[in-house]
Amino acid sequence: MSTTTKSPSDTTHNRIVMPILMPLGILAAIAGFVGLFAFIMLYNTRLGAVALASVMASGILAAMSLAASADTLGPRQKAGVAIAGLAPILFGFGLAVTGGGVDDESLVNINAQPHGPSFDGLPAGHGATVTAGADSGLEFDQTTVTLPAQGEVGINFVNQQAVTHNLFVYASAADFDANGTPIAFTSTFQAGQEAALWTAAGEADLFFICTIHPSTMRGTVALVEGAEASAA
Ligand SMILES: [Cu+2]
Repeated sequence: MSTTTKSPSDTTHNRIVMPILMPLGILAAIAGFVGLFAFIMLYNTRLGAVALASVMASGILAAMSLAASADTLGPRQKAGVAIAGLAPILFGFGLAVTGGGVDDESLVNINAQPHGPSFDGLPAGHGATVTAGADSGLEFDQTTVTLPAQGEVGINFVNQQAVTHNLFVYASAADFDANGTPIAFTSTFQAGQEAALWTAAGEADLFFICTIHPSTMRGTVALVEGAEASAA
């Protein structure tokens, strides 16, 4: 019967490093990689992002098949695997950091898709546009909306910022404070546009707000008989 003696450092290694630090390290590496990848994809043009994703995928495939094709890898093959896997990512990162040749103005609208209902189908004069401009900070550029008092109406919310906002319409500020039911709302999104649509039935003074930034992003909606939609 034989016994093995473990040195204290071995014990520490087995009890702490392997079960706790290793998974944490792997998680951190995954998080960092995902963040880097998101950064690369968000700050490239749509075409560039697709191209980079394709190149990265082929690079990873090439690296894996190269790694799998040989029982042991020589230094040269190892370098090949590393380059095939890392080069597209580093290249994409460089493109993202430099903006990929895209100016700041259009960078804001990159990958901006319409997020839901638009107010294109509304009768003429029944929809007003409220924006959160690229350089506006945490506020709506228009805080006074006027809409007709009858029929389908809507506020088209254009968010030009890489900050998530939404636009909720309530009967009043007090109704919002009391967790009342919104009359209409958009989803919460960045860089895009979406309309909050509802049916007006009579004159009223309503309230709109971004629920993410309720202290600075709020405005009023006046439903007025015979009015033409406007926002100021
Ligand atoms: Cu907001």
